[in-house]
Amino acid sequence: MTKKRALIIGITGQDGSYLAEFLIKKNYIVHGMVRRSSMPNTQRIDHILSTSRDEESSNKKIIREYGDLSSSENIQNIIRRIKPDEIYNLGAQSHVKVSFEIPEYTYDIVAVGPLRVLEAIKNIKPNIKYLQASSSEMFGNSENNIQNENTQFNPESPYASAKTLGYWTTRNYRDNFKIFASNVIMFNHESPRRGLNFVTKKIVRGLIEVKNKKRKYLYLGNLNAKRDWGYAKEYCEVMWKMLQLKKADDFVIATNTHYSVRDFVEAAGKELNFEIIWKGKGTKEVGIDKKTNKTVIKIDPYYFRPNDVQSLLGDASKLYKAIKWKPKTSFKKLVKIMVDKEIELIKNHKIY
Ligand code: NAP
Ligand code: F7E
Repeated sequence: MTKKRALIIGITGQDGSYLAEFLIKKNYIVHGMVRRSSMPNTQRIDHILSTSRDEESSNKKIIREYGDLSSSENIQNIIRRIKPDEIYNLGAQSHVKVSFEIPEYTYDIVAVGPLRVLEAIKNIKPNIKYLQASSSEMFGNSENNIQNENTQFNPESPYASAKTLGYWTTRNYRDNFKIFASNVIMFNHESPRRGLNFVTKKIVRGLIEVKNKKRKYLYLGNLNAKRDWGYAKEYCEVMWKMLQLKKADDFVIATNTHYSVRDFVEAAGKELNFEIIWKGKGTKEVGIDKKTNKTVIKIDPYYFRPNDVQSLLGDASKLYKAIKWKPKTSFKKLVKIMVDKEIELIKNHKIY
């Protein structure tokens, strides 16, 4: 049987690395778009990165395709050459706060990027199946306490607005040109491979460093924001399952539970034998370890956003029904997975 061929855009990121591992196990030939950088950016995939460009000799390994979502020509050349069966577009400037500082770049990659890929699919090989990584940030501060595929979007950051454009472009290419193009509307999902400047990884690493006396305090921003936090590894399997459905469609993926940043600090603290209690208000609030009476958390207004989404909680019942999938990893377990792995990474002087 001929092997299926996938192109993962964003393969060096958290999700791209898990998806690549999953597709390789499924016997796919996996090509991954990697940006040229002056420092290594392939830490998450080095264990499965081929040294060859040849599909035959790259058995069970990723073939690196240098590229960037900012270049139509580059995207077209890659698609024309490898003719994938499936494209997973996970590439993005994915940091919400950073998007306020580089809005134009964020729009170019996150909004126009998907358009560039979909145009290339339409013109080169219209039977390629396309998956767009959409985001719960598109719901913004919603009037609905729980959000699903029918909830109105209310994007409130350059990142969220750009993702909303990517979402609609995907739908347009499905409706107008009959391309198999689906949106996976993902609520926050985390793992030991999460980028260091996202709050969960930052909390886990920061608290371990406080424990190891490498630093005195961990500085955070809005402690009261609530997020629906799932496990990234599980969400990547869903991406593949969505492209195996008979029809392209849009699905929310979430756990239907949510916790605050404050809850995450307390849970990670507990795994590390801290008992964190809170004193003070606003920017003067601190988190104190009750056992030692030492302050471990402080607030730095630098981490506040011009506008923050206060609460996200996903209803993924449409997905549960379509592919019989339910999240397996609880919030508590996710925190433990992240803390245990981070201790190991720090011992080995690694980030990921
Ligand atoms: P991530 O760790 O930040 O990875 C983003 C990936 O995109 C990296 O491989 C990055 O490459 C690549 N990239 C950045 N700019 C690019 C460009 N100009 N051209 C091509 N590739 C570029 O993000 P993630 O957490 O894995 O998320 C995957 C996707 O899901 C993203 O689109 C994100 O916006 C979306 N999403 C994530 C979540 C979540 O909670 N994780 C929730 C909803 C939606 P470098 O390694 O070189 O930077
Ligand atoms: O922030 C608050 C912050 O940056 C979560 C991306 O994957 O999920 C992610 O976006 C919350 C926010 O993720 C700090 O204000 C407090 O309320 O980890 P985050 P995010 O903004 O929710 C969505 C679904 C995506 O699509 C995105 O790509 O935590 N917070 N203190 C902080 N956040 C950060 N980063 N750093 C802090 O010190």
